[in-house]
Amino acid sequence: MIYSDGTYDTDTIAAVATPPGVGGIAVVRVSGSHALDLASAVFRSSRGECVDVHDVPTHTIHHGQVVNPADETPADEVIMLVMRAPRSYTGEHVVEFDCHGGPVPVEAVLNAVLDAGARVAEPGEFTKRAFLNGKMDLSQAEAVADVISARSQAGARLALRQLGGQLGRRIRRLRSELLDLMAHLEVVLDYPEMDIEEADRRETLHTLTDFRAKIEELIMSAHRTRPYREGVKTVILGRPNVGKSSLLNALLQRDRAIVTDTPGTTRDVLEEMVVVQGIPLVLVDTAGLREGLDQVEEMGVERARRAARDAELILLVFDDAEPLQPDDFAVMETAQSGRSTNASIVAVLNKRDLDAGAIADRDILESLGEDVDIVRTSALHRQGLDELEDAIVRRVTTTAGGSVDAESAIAVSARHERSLRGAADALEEARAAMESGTPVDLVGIDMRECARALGTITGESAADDLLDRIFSQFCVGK
Ligand SMILES: Nc1nc2c(ncn2[C@@H]2O[C@H](COP(=O)(O)OP(=O)(O)OP(=O)(O)O)[C@@H](O)[C@H]2O)c(=O)[nH]1
Ligand SMILES: [Mg+2]
Repeated sequence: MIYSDGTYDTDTIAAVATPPGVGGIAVVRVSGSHALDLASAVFRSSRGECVDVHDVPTHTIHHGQVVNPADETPADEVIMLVMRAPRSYTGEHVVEFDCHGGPVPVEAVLNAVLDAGARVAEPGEFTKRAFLNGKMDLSQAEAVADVISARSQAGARLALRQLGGQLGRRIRRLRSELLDLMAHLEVVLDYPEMDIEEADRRETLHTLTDFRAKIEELIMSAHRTRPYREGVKTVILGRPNVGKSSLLNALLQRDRAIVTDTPGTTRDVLEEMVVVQGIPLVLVDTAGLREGLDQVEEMGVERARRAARDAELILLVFDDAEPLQPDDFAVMETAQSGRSTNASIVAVLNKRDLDAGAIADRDILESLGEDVDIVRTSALHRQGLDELEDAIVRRVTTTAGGSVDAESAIAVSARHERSLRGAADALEEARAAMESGTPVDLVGIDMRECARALGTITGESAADDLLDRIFSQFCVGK
């Protein structure tokens, strides 16, 4: 807003909330203490009249147009939505303009709003304001970004539950119980020379152990839900011509990769996403591993090795119509030695339609160890894919510590997991100190640290730089 003395108000922000490009409609969103003044400056009714948006009832929509306030040139025909504080996303006055979804009208509407005195919003600034105004806790604000970036329905459901505040509620309850316990010990914390009774000490010990178990449970939940939230990097590896690209196509259910009967068809790595039983797999097809014949193929092989190092799951493909060959053993060696420690392997014996059965399970198990699933498929005829998907999900969820029910599991992000770890460690210190008879005021320091760590999840004790870091990862307009 530009005041009569020429000063600007930097408090009211605006941004395009819809993605760039062409669409049916686009949304320009305005939030701040002067959003209503600003809307009055740019909005004209269908009859071309000025409207004082302060007089408009909250939560109503209005048809009209946005004009540039300087010279009344029309920007676009719009629908205006008015949501007055505090009943809005940010908790401030919010006005949204639905305009035509093309880059030119969108820019015109945004410019009109900016000319009227709004400032361009920073990434995540609307959500940050919602957090600062107490509309949601930090874990809920983060869930907004998770819902947007979810790659499967199961992942989205987990994020939605977090958006509903489930994790925040649990953490707040734990934190307030901890603070209660500290209050109970307060006399001692204030007068250290008075240490507590033995019975009290034992009971506190018991409570701390119980807290710790609850936090560990949430950490487990973080592990279990990770594949659903973040996806699983999966690499398809094998010697040339065994059907790796065919398998990729079969899992994707479309012809994405080139398939020919010439060994060495795939030369570069190729990445695609497929959702298997709610788990997003980032599937990487690679060049067949063999001693390179030419430079390009050799580079492809090198990339395949690198992909195997980064993978969380390796699909090792073999041609079941031929006995294992030296290249197959080399591939198994690469997968075994080159994979990261917690990556798991599923062996895929392909071309089962040829009915050759040239490879026995024990040939594979002898090289890869017992801890490998073996599945027989025909990528060409799309057979055995259900078994393969089951094996993949079994592997991935076992590595993650068990399967989840997306309807009841609590999504815990990597950041929350770190905070929980910090809280659990502090609790363990407190418990050990309590057990060894350390004066209670010293134990209190660890308990305070635990409360602080828990508070960084909900934002009750989050430093500004942490907030900046979290919200800067959002898209503009959210
Ligand atoms: N009979 C049969 N043939 C298959 C099957 N899967 C793949 N093939 C054939 O095997 C040949 C090689 O398939 P690709 O998918 O290109 O094999 P690849 O492992 O990607 O090979 P490179 O990219 O050269 O490493 C093609 O002729 C496929 O049609 C299968 O399940 N059964
Ligand atoms: Mg290929």
